[in-house]
Amino acid sequence: MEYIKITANSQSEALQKLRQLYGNDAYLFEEKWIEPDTFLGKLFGKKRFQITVGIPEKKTPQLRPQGPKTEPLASRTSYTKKSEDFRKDELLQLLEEIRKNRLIARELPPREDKESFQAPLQKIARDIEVIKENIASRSLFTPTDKDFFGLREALFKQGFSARFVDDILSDARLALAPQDYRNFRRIYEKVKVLIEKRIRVSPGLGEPQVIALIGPTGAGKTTTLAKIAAELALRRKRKIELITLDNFRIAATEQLKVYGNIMGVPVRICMRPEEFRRAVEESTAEMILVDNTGFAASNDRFLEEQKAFYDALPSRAEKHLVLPANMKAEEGELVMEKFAQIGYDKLILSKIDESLSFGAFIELSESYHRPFSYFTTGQNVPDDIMEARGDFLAEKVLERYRQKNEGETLKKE
Ligand SMILES: Nc1nc2c(ncn2[C@@H]2O[C@H](COP(=O)(O)OP(=O)(O)O)[C@@H](O)[C@H]2O)c(=O)[nH]1
Ligand SMILES: [Mg+2]
Repeated sequence: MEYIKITANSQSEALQKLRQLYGNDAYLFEEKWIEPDTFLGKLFGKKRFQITVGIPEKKTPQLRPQGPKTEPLASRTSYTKKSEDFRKDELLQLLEEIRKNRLIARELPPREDKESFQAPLQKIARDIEVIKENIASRSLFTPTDKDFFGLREALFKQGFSARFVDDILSDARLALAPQDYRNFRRIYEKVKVLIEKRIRVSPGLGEPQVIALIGPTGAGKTTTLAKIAAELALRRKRKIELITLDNFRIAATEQLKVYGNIMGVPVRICMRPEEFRRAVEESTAEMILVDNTGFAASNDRFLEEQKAFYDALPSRAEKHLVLPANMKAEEGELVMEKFAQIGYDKLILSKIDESLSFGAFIELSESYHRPFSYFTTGQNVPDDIMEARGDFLAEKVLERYRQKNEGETLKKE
């Protein structure tokens, strides 16, 4: 008995080859899938089917026109068809195929070219992986209320514009890893930083000798001025002086005088620009803090006269516009526009303790390019004031959102 192996792409193909070469005289010993042996096969990872057959002596390949003498294969393989007469044209066809395959094999790149052949394929495979990842991360998250624990709604309640809210949401989406999209703590921390970045601050006072607080009546100018004066005079031991501008002879200057007396700081009242200029020139104080008795922002004459006071000064005064945080957004914007006639450098956001929403002021500060210098947080002089800090206001913005979701998370646990 002679043993030979026949390899083909499938079991049926291998058996067909066997039948064509040896008719039904062969005994099947073994059949199995094997690793590819050709270069092309390896490249595409295609397995081959191999059968080992025993051929009785003198039955080596030959064209056998006669029918089978034995039928050993029928019982062990799917090759159960009744044997058919060998057909010469089939064999010729097979030989022709083998010949063609040899030609193809000869035309293949030589072995050392394998690398250059595989490198682009590997690159394509890597590109597909990247594309798949991108698609996956995009479809995982579209910023809906549900995904960010109601962040969109919370920001709208803060008085932010749709554009601001969209900016924050898409920045948050980029800043967060997809697995954090449902992690409230991570969202809160990231969003807080994103909002903080949008809050313009220039804490405290600048260098000029004359610092003035301007703004509508009731905004908190006098109270805030007293708080700042206390910090400078009592804590920092600076030599300061207070001036109130009272061009309309309202004489509502008692309040500041009382504070001045308590702190041992001189208080002057100026009724005309000229008087103000002289007071500043004659002053020996390191710093002069200026308050004014005033009118509503809609009073244009008042604004013009205020401007005249500052125009009379030989050097520039630094002006802080006091905006109460409990003011409506449109009113806040009107105040900012009106007081632009006088001009101001920074914003003091007062009465933060009396407001629940801060979005409009953050955006106004940003779009008018006027940073916050101070925040005031209550009526107590001198304690309820702080130099402006982005993280503080960002926390104020997100305070209720945080509390609500922390509560929800606790309930779930
Ligand atoms: N709740 C609260 N009230 C404040 C704050 N700042 C000032 N006020 C109050 O607002 C009112 C008007 O303040 P005032 O300083 O007289 O405002 P002005 O007219 O701008 O000088 C007073 O009753 C102050 O006590 C603050 O930060 N929080
Ligand atoms: Mg006042």
